[in-house]
Amino acid sequence: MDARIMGILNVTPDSFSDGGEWFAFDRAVEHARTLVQEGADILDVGGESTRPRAEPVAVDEELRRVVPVVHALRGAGVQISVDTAKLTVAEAAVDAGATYVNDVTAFRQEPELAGFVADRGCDCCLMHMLGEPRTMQDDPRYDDVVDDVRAFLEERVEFAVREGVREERIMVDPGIGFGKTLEHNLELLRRLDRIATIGFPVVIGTSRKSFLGRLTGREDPHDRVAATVATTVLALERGASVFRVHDVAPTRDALAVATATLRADGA
Ligand code: HH2
Repeated sequence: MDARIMGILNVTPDSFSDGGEWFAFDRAVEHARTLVQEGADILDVGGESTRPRAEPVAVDEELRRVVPVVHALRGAGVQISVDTAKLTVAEAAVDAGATYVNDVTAFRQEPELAGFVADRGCDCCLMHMLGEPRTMQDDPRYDDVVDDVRAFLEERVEFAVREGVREERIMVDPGIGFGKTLEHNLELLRRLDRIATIGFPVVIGTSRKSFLGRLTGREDPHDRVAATVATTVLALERGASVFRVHDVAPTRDALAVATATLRADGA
């Protein structure tokens, strides 16, 4: 699978790196169009922050944030993803034009979501998270983070397939920053090829995350673009194929160069 860019559209007041920036409907749609122009293949529309210690959002509020934006973007020429763990939100977003469900709980919060994804023939991303956003960064522990995450993802793929999701619709994601220390994140990136051996396209989401701030000393997430690009190239080399990022233009350039370099004929 060729590398694809999933541009992040957070329609939230409180996301860790861009909370409030794209919260108003007009701003969100305008930003989405910029991401498409910059080269996004997928737009991931989310109405609930999953940053550490985030409070859950009520379903009505999540619907109000997400659905009008998805509707406005149908026909924008890219695939629309809805970043939600709620069946009700996924149903409304798919009715409005989304064809991809990105569930950071991998169908654990609302298992019925799997059957819905199957029935509607959506693509989906199954992500690893240890615990839940409110508490996930409180002393996370693993036997071997890569083996544990890999086993979890395999189990969630089996669940999704049992619920009727076709294999070619499934992608997996190690969930960088979701119940992981700095060392866990680096280990997952370093050995991402092990996650790729599950045999499903790997989505990777490092964009502007706090471990990059810790490594570079950059406190403002907007200043972590170069750090994000470094992880993108490393992840590509280790088999990732979908890159979930805030900064689409630099990611596209980096992927163009890295892909050409890695390709056998260099073409
Ligand atoms: N990370 C975030 C949200 N959704 N989905 C997948 N598949 N993979 C990720 O790594 C991932 C994700 C968190 O980042 P962001 O959306 O920028 O922040 P917030 O959750 O605060 O809105």
